[in-house]
Amino acid sequence: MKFNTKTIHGGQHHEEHTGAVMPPVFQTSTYAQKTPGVPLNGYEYSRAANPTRTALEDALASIENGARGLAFSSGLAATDCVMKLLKPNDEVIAMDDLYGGTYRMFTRIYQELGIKFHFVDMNDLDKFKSLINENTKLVWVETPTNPLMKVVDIEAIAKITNEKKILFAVDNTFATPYLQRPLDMGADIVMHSATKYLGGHSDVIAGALIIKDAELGEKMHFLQFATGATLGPQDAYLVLRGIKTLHLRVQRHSENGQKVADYLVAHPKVAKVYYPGLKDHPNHEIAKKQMSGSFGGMVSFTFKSGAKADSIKFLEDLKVFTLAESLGGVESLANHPALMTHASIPEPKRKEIGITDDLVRLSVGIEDAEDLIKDIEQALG
Ligand code: P1T
Repeated sequence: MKFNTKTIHGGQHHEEHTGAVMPPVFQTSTYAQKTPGVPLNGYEYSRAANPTRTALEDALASIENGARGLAFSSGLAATDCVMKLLKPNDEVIAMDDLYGGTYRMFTRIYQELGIKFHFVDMNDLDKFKSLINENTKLVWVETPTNPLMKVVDIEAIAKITNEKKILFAVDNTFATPYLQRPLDMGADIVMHSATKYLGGHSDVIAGALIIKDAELGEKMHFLQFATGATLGPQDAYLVLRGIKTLHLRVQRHSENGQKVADYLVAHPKVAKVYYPGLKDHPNHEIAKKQMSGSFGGMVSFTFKSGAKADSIKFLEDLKVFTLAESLGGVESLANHPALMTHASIPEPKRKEIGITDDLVRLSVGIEDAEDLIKDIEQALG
Protein backbone atom coordinates (compact mmCIF):
# COMPACT_ATOMS: atom_id res chain seq x y z
CA MET A 1 0.00 0.00 0.00
CA LYS A 2 1.30 3.47 -0.83
CA PHE A 3 1.50 6.15 1.84
CA ASN A 4 -1.55 8.15 0.76
CA THR A 5 -3.66 4.99 0.91
CA LYS A 6 -2.19 3.97 4.25
CA THR A 7 -3.27 7.21 5.93
CA ILE A 8 -6.86 6.17 5.20
CA HIS A 9 -6.78 2.37 5.35
CA GLY A 10 -3.53 1.40 7.12
CA GLY A 11 -4.23 -1.04 9.96
CA GLN A 12 -7.98 -0.33 9.70
CA HIS A 13 -10.97 -2.63 9.36
CA HIS A 14 -14.70 -2.06 9.47
CA GLU A 15 -16.32 -2.46 12.88
CA GLU A 16 -17.36 -6.09 13.29
CA HIS A 17 -20.99 -5.80 14.40
CA THR A 18 -22.36 -2.92 12.32
CA GLY A 19 -19.84 -2.49 9.53
CA ALA A 20 -19.21 1.09 10.71
CA VAL A 21 -16.50 2.56 8.51
CA MET A 22 -14.99 4.54 11.39
CA PRO A 23 -14.38 2.80 14.72
CA PRO A 24 -16.89 3.81 17.38
CA VAL A 25 -15.59 5.80 20.33
CA PHE A 26 -15.50 2.94 22.83
CA GLN A 27 -16.18 5.10 25.87
CA THR A 28 -15.64 2.35 28.38
CA SER A 29 -13.16 1.76 31.16
CA THR A 30 -13.72 -1.98 31.44
CA TYR A 31 -14.99 -5.10 29.64
CA ALA A 32 -17.15 -8.03 30.76
CA GLN A 33 -15.58 -11.40 31.51
CA LYS A 34 -17.41 -14.77 31.46
CA THR A 35 -15.03 -16.43 33.89
CA PRO A 36 -12.41 -14.68 36.08
CA GLY A 37 -9.30 -13.59 34.20
CA VAL A 38 -10.57 -14.56 30.73
CA PRO A 39 -11.70 -11.53 28.75
CA LEU A 40 -14.42 -12.08 26.12
CA ASN A 41 -12.58 -10.47 23.28
CA GLY A 42 -9.03 -9.73 24.39
CA TYR A 43 -9.95 -6.45 26.12
CA GLU A 44 -10.06 -6.30 29.91
CA TYR A 45 -9.37 -2.73 31.09
CA SER A 46 -8.89 0.43 29.02
CA ARG A 47 -5.53 1.38 30.51
CA ALA A 48 -4.22 -1.84 28.91
CA ALA A 49 -6.15 -1.46 25.64
CA ASN A 50 -9.24 0.15 24.17
CA PRO A 51 -10.54 -0.66 20.66
CA THR A 52 -10.59 3.00 19.53
CA ARG A 53 -7.03 3.43 20.75
CA THR A 54 -6.06 0.13 19.10
CA ALA A 55 -7.42 1.42 15.78
CA LEU A 56 -5.24 4.54 16.13
CA GLU A 57 -2.20 2.53 17.22
CA ASP A 58 -2.52 0.22 14.22
CA ALA A 59 -2.80 3.26 11.92
CA LEU A 60 0.33 4.77 13.53
CA ALA A 61 2.31 1.55 13.04
CA SER A 62 1.17 1.43 9.42
CA ILE A 63 2.10 5.00 8.42
CA GLU A 64 5.53 4.87 10.11
CA ASN A 65 6.28 1.26 9.01
CA GLY A 66 6.74 -0.02 12.56
CA ALA A 67 5.78 -3.27 14.30
CA ARG A 68 3.88 -1.51 17.09
CA GLY A 69 2.17 1.83 17.65
CA LEU A 70 1.34 3.22 21.10
CA ALA A 71 -0.85 6.25 21.79
CA PHE A 72 -0.20 8.45 24.83
CA SER A 73 -1.93 11.26 26.66
CA SER A 74 0.64 13.78 25.33
CA GLY A 75 3.84 13.95 23.33
CA LEU A 76 5.83 14.33 26.53
CA ALA A 77 4.16 11.22 27.98
CA ALA A 78 5.41 9.32 24.92
CA THR A 79 8.95 10.66 25.43
CA ASP A 80 8.72 9.81 29.13
CA CYS A 81 7.93 6.19 28.25
CA VAL A 82 11.16 5.95 26.23
CA MET A 83 13.13 7.41 29.14
CA LYS A 84 11.72 4.69 31.41
CA LEU A 85 13.85 2.19 29.49
CA LEU A 86 16.91 3.77 31.18
CA LYS A 87 18.49 3.38 34.60
CA PRO A 88 20.94 5.47 36.65
CA ASN A 89 24.40 5.93 35.07
CA ASP A 90 23.05 5.30 31.58
CA GLU A 91 23.97 8.03 29.11
CA VAL A 92 21.93 9.74 26.44
CA ILE A 93 23.27 11.70 23.49
CA ALA A 94 20.65 14.21 22.37
CA MET A 95 20.50 16.81 19.63
CA ASP A 96 21.39 20.25 20.99
CA ASP A 97 18.22 21.86 19.61
CA LEU A 98 15.04 20.31 21.08
CA TYR A 99 11.53 21.32 22.09
CA GLY A 100 11.89 23.17 25.43
CA GLY A 101 9.66 20.69 27.26
CA THR A 102 11.81 17.75 26.14
CA TYR A 103 14.96 19.55 27.31
CA ARG A 104 13.22 20.31 30.63
CA MET A 105 12.26 16.64 31.13
CA PHE A 106 15.77 15.43 30.33
CA THR A 107 17.59 17.94 32.55
CA ARG A 108 15.17 18.46 35.43
CA ILE A 109 13.66 15.00 35.83
CA TYR A 110 15.95 12.32 34.40
CA GLN A 111 19.30 14.01 35.01
CA GLU A 112 18.23 14.30 38.67
CA LEU A 113 17.62 10.53 38.67
CA GLY A 114 21.20 9.84 37.63
CA ILE A 115 21.02 9.64 33.85
CA LYS A 116 23.72 11.59 32.05
CA PHE A 117 22.87 13.74 29.02
CA HIS A 118 25.16 15.07 26.30
CA PHE A 119 23.64 17.74 24.04
CA VAL A 120 25.44 18.02 20.72
CA ASP A 121 24.80 19.14 17.16
CA MET A 122 24.79 15.75 15.45
CA ASN A 123 25.82 17.23 12.16
CA ASP A 124 29.28 17.00 13.72
CA LEU A 125 29.52 13.22 13.45
CA ASP A 126 33.05 13.08 14.90
CA LYS A 127 31.96 14.96 18.00
CA PHE A 128 28.93 12.68 18.24
CA LYS A 129 31.07 9.54 17.96
CA SER A 130 33.54 10.82 20.54
CA LEU A 131 30.73 10.95 23.15
CA ILE A 132 29.79 7.29 22.78
CA ASN A 133 30.95 4.93 25.52
CA GLU A 134 29.71 1.66 27.07
CA ASN A 135 27.08 3.54 29.11
CA THR A 136 25.49 5.15 26.06
CA LYS A 137 22.03 3.63 25.78
CA LEU A 138 19.97 6.12 23.80
CA VAL A 139 20.37 8.68 21.03
CA TRP A 140 17.56 11.21 20.75
CA VAL A 141 17.04 13.63 17.87
CA GLU A 142 14.43 15.89 16.41
CA THR A 143 14.75 16.56 12.71
CA PRO A 144 13.93 19.20 11.64
CA THR A 145 14.55 20.60 15.10
CA ASN A 146 12.32 22.90 17.11
CA PRO A 147 12.79 25.85 16.63
CA LEU A 148 16.00 26.19 14.60
CA MET A 149 15.06 23.75 11.84
CA LYS A 150 18.38 21.91 11.88
CA VAL A 151 18.32 18.67 9.94
CA VAL A 152 20.08 15.53 11.15
CA ASP A 153 21.23 12.77 8.80
CA ILE A 154 19.13 9.88 10.18
CA GLU A 155 20.84 7.22 8.06
CA ALA A 156 24.32 8.32 9.13
CA ILE A 157 23.40 8.28 12.83
CA ALA A 158 21.56 4.95 12.50
CA LYS A 159 24.61 3.34 10.94
CA ILE A 160 26.57 4.16 14.08
CA THR A 161 23.86 3.34 16.63
CA ASN A 162 23.03 0.01 14.98
CA GLU A 163 26.66 -0.99 14.98
CA LYS A 164 27.05 -0.05 18.66
CA LYS A 165 23.63 -1.47 19.67
CA ILE A 166 22.41 1.86 21.01
CA LEU A 167 18.71 2.71 20.77
CA PHE A 168 18.00 5.50 18.32
CA ALA A 169 14.79 7.52 18.75
CA VAL A 170 13.62 10.23 16.35
CA ASP A 171 11.03 12.85 17.26
CA ASN A 172 9.32 13.06 13.86
CA THR A 173 6.78 15.70 14.89
CA PHE A 174 7.94 18.46 12.50
CA ALA A 175 8.43 16.26 9.43
CA THR A 176 5.53 13.77 9.85
CA PRO A 177 5.69 10.37 8.13
CA TYR A 178 4.38 11.99 4.95
CA LEU A 179 7.77 13.66 4.52
CA GLN A 180 10.13 11.36 6.42
CA ARG A 181 10.04 7.80 7.78
CA PRO A 182 12.92 7.34 10.24
CA LEU A 183 12.32 3.60 10.88
CA ASP A 184 12.99 2.93 7.18
CA MET A 185 16.31 4.76 7.61
CA GLY A 186 17.48 2.65 10.55
CA ALA A 187 15.99 4.34 13.64
CA ASP A 188 14.43 2.12 16.33
CA ILE A 189 11.70 4.35 17.72
CA VAL A 190 9.69 7.23 16.27
CA MET A 191 8.03 9.66 18.65
CA HIS A 192 5.32 12.20 17.81
CA SER A 193 3.60 14.99 19.53
CA ALA A 194 0.34 13.88 17.88
CA THR A 195 -1.05 17.18 19.16
CA LYS A 196 0.54 18.66 16.04
CA TYR A 197 0.31 17.45 12.41
CA LEU A 198 -1.12 13.97 13.12
CA GLY A 199 -4.14 15.44 14.93
CA GLY A 200 -3.87 18.45 12.66
CA HIS A 201 -6.74 20.57 14.00
CA SER A 202 -5.46 21.99 17.31
CA ASP A 203 -8.20 20.20 19.23
CA VAL A 204 -6.35 17.44 21.08
CA ILE A 205 -3.24 16.78 23.20
CA ALA A 206 -1.76 13.41 22.29
CA GLY A 207 1.49 11.55 21.80
CA ALA A 208 2.69 8.52 19.90
CA LEU A 209 5.51 6.02 19.78
CA ILE A 210 6.07 3.72 16.85
CA ILE A 211 8.55 0.93 17.49
CA LYS A 212 10.32 -1.01 14.77
CA ASP A 213 10.88 -4.20 16.72
CA ALA A 214 7.85 -6.13 18.02
CA GLU A 215 9.62 -7.32 21.17
CA LEU A 216 10.69 -3.82 22.16
CA GLY A 217 7.15 -2.68 21.28
CA GLU A 218 5.75 -5.20 23.77
CA LYS A 219 8.16 -3.99 26.45
CA MET A 220 7.11 -0.40 25.84
CA HIS A 221 3.45 -1.36 25.97
CA PHE A 222 4.15 -2.90 29.37
CA LEU A 223 5.78 0.37 30.51
CA GLN A 224 2.79 2.35 29.27
CA PHE A 225 0.28 -0.02 30.87
CA ALA A 226 2.20 -0.15 34.14
CA THR A 227 2.57 3.63 34.44
CA GLY A 228 -0.69 4.70 32.82
CA ALA A 229 -0.25 7.66 30.43
CA THR A 230 -2.65 6.32 27.81
CA LEU A 231 -4.81 8.26 25.36
CA GLY A 232 -8.57 8.33 25.96
CA PRO A 233 -10.92 6.98 23.27
CA GLN A 234 -12.39 10.35 22.26
CA ASP A 235 -8.92 11.79 21.71
CA ALA A 236 -7.77 8.62 19.94
CA TYR A 237 -10.71 9.04 17.56
CA LEU A 238 -9.74 12.66 16.83
CA VAL A 239 -6.12 11.75 16.02
CA LEU A 240 -7.23 8.85 13.82
CA ARG A 241 -9.57 11.19 11.97
CA GLY A 242 -6.71 13.68 11.58
CA ILE A 243 -4.38 11.07 10.10
CA LYS A 244 -6.84 10.40 7.27
CA THR A 245 -6.04 13.79 5.73
CA LEU A 246 -2.39 14.00 6.80
CA HIS A 247 -1.01 13.65 3.27
CA LEU A 248 -3.24 16.41 1.87
CA ARG A 249 -2.59 18.78 4.73
CA VAL A 250 1.19 18.35 4.89
CA GLN A 251 1.43 18.81 1.13
CA ARG A 252 -0.28 22.21 1.48
CA HIS A 253 1.63 23.10 4.67
CA SER A 254 4.84 22.46 2.72
CA GLU A 255 3.80 24.52 -0.31
CA ASN A 256 2.80 27.43 1.93
CA GLY A 257 5.90 27.00 4.13
CA GLN A 258 8.17 27.27 1.11
CA LYS A 259 6.32 30.38 -0.15
CA VAL A 260 6.52 32.09 3.24
CA ALA A 261 10.22 31.21 3.59
CA ASP A 262 10.98 32.56 0.11
CA TYR A 263 9.09 35.76 0.93
CA LEU A 264 10.95 36.27 4.19
CA VAL A 265 14.36 35.71 2.57
CA ALA A 266 13.69 38.66 0.25
CA HIS A 267 12.38 40.99 2.97
CA PRO A 268 14.72 43.88 3.89
CA LYS A 269 13.90 43.69 7.62
CA VAL A 270 14.63 39.98 7.91
CA ALA A 271 18.10 38.74 8.84
CA LYS A 272 18.06 34.95 8.85
CA VAL A 273 15.43 32.48 7.68
CA TYR A 274 15.51 28.91 9.01
CA TYR A 275 13.80 26.54 6.58
CA PRO A 276 15.29 23.28 5.22
CA GLY A 277 13.74 23.91 1.81
CA LEU A 278 16.02 26.91 1.21
CA LYS A 279 19.03 26.11 -0.97
CA ASP A 280 21.40 27.88 1.40
CA HIS A 281 20.11 26.02 4.49
CA PRO A 282 23.25 24.31 5.85
CA ASN A 283 21.59 20.88 5.78
CA HIS A 284 19.54 21.35 2.59
CA GLU A 285 21.20 18.39 0.84
CA ILE A 286 20.46 16.03 3.74
CA ALA A 287 16.89 17.32 3.88
CA LYS A 288 16.52 16.65 0.15
CA LYS A 289 17.85 13.12 0.65
CA GLN A 290 15.67 12.10 3.59
CA MET A 291 12.49 14.20 3.24
CA SER A 292 10.29 13.27 0.33
CA GLY A 293 10.61 16.29 -1.91
CA SER A 294 9.17 19.03 0.29
CA PHE A 295 10.06 20.44 3.66
CA GLY A 296 7.02 21.09 5.83
CA GLY A 297 5.28 24.10 7.26
CA MET A 298 7.63 25.27 10.02
CA VAL A 299 9.66 28.42 9.37
CA SER A 300 11.70 30.49 11.82
CA PHE A 301 13.37 33.85 11.27
CA THR A 302 15.22 36.72 12.95
CA PHE A 303 15.28 40.48 12.43
CA LYS A 304 18.10 42.58 10.95
CA SER A 305 17.71 44.91 13.93
CA GLY A 306 18.27 41.94 16.27
CA ALA A 307 15.74 43.60 18.55
CA LYS A 308 13.44 41.59 20.80
CA ALA A 309 10.98 44.51 20.65
CA ASP A 310 10.67 44.10 16.87
CA SER A 311 9.80 40.44 17.17
CA ILE A 312 7.20 41.17 19.86
CA LYS A 313 5.63 43.99 17.81
CA PHE A 314 5.50 41.72 14.76
CA LEU A 315 3.74 38.99 16.74
CA GLU A 316 1.26 41.45 18.27
CA ASP A 317 0.40 42.88 14.85
CA LEU A 318 -0.38 39.61 13.05
CA LYS A 319 -4.03 39.18 12.13
CA VAL A 320 -4.39 35.90 10.24
CA PHE A 321 -1.64 34.11 12.19
CA THR A 322 -2.60 33.53 15.83
CA LEU A 323 0.02 34.19 18.49
CA ALA A 324 0.00 30.90 20.39
CA GLU A 325 2.13 27.95 21.45
CA SER A 326 1.86 24.74 19.42
CA LEU A 327 2.00 24.04 15.71
CA GLY A 328 0.85 21.70 12.99
CA GLY A 329 -2.84 22.62 12.95
CA VAL A 330 -4.69 23.77 9.83
CA GLU A 331 -4.54 27.38 11.05
CA SER A 332 -1.33 29.42 11.02
CA LEU A 333 0.28 30.09 14.40
CA ALA A 334 3.18 32.28 15.45
CA ASN A 335 5.39 31.85 18.49
CA HIS A 336 8.26 33.57 20.30
CA PRO A 337 10.48 30.62 21.37
CA ALA A 338 12.57 32.50 23.94
CA LEU A 339 9.47 33.80 25.75
CA MET A 340 7.12 30.89 25.10
CA THR A 341 7.92 27.32 23.99
CA HIS A 342 11.63 27.38 24.91
CA ALA A 343 11.51 29.60 28.01
CA SER A 344 12.36 26.54 30.13
CA ILE A 345 15.83 26.39 28.54
CA PRO A 346 18.19 28.61 30.60
CA GLU A 347 19.08 31.83 28.77
CA PRO A 348 22.83 31.11 28.37
CA LYS A 349 22.02 27.71 26.84
CA ARG A 350 19.46 29.32 24.50
CA LYS A 351 22.06 31.87 23.40
CA GLU A 352 24.67 29.15 22.90
CA ILE A 353 22.51 27.20 20.46
CA GLY A 354 21.12 30.26 18.67
CA ILE A 355 17.63 30.77 20.09
CA THR A 356 17.96 34.55 20.14
CA ASP A 357 15.48 37.01 21.62
CA ASP A 358 14.43 38.20 18.15
CA LEU A 359 13.67 34.69 16.87
CA VAL A 360 10.11 34.12 15.65
CA ARG A 361 8.72 30.69 14.75
CA LEU A 362 5.82 30.32 12.33
CA SER A 363 3.63 27.27 11.92
CA VAL A 364 2.39 27.96 8.42
CA GLY A 365 -1.15 26.65 8.02
CA ILE A 366 -3.18 25.62 5.00
CA GLU A 367 -4.95 28.94 4.37
CA ASP A 368 -4.40 30.78 1.08
CA ALA A 369 -0.68 31.58 0.92
CA GLU A 370 -1.43 35.05 -0.44
CA ASP A 371 -3.37 35.96 2.71
CA LEU A 372 -0.57 34.62 4.92
CA ILE A 373 2.09 36.60 3.09
CA LYS A 374 -0.03 39.77 3.16
CA ASP A 375 -0.42 39.30 6.92
CA ILE A 376 3.34 38.93 7.40
CA GLU A 377 3.93 41.93 5.15
CA GLN A 378 1.64 44.21 7.15
CA ALA A 379 3.02 43.01 10.49
CA LEU A 380 6.62 43.53 9.36
CA GLY A 381 5.62 46.95 8.02
O1 P1T B 1 2.85 19.11 23.85
P1 P1T B 1 3.05 17.63 23.74
O2 P1T B 1 1.98 16.94 22.95
O3 P1T B 1 3.31 16.97 25.06
O4 P1T B 1 4.37 17.39 22.84
C1 P1T B 1 5.64 17.79 23.24
C2 P1T B 1 6.50 18.05 22.03
C3 P1T B 1 7.41 17.09 21.65
N1 P1T B 1 8.20 17.25 20.56
C4 P1T B 1 8.11 18.35 19.79
C5 P1T B 1 9.00 18.49 18.61
C6 P1T B 1 7.20 19.35 20.12
O5 P1T B 1 7.14 20.43 19.33
C7 P1T B 1 6.37 19.21 21.28
C8 P1T B 1 5.43 20.27 21.70
N2 P1T B 1 5.71 21.54 21.17
C9 P1T B 1 5.01 22.68 21.38
C10 P1T B 1 3.95 22.78 22.19
C11 P1T B 1 5.52 23.85 20.64
O6 P1T B 1 4.80 24.87 20.48
O7 P1T B 1 6.68 23.80 20.18
